[in-house]
Amino acid sequence: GATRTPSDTTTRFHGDGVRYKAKLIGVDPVPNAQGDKMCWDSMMKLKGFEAAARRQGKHKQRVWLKVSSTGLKILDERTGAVLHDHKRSRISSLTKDKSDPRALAYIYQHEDTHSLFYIKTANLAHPVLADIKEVCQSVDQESPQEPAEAPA
Ligand code: I3P
Repeated sequence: GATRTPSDTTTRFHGDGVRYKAKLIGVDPVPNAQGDKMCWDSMMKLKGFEAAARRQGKHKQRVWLKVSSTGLKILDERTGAVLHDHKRSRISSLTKDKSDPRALAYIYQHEDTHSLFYIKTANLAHPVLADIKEVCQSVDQESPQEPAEAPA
């Protein structure tokens, strides 16, 4: 495709951003903001839980993953309720799943805790990963130090 300019990027992720159909494999508390082995172990643990749930006839929750200039949102597919609202500046790690081209994981930092979100995309994870990377990278360029937010 054509090379995108920074202003195209802004437009693409503006407002609601880009929406992808996905399923939530699971969420796992992890000790650190990043680490390949830590992420992999967490993902494989969640994958084990998923398989066990499947054997009991349970299905993964169907969601929409929205990638926008403010970050990521995970919404319930049916009700549209926002389940998770993740500011891009708090996404500390993004991992492609080497065992599954339709899955990805990221770590979200909240106060002193870190959670790994493991997501199965309806189609290939690659374009979703690229979009998340693009959104999160613009944080580094624009505001290396996140300014404290004044209460409204
Ligand atoms: C389903 C099949 C799908 C899977 C789905 C399974 O099993 O493995 O690929 O969706 O998961 O139920 P079956 O073939 O026995 O019906 P994903 O590929 O999106 O994981 P789900 O039940 O959690 O939606």
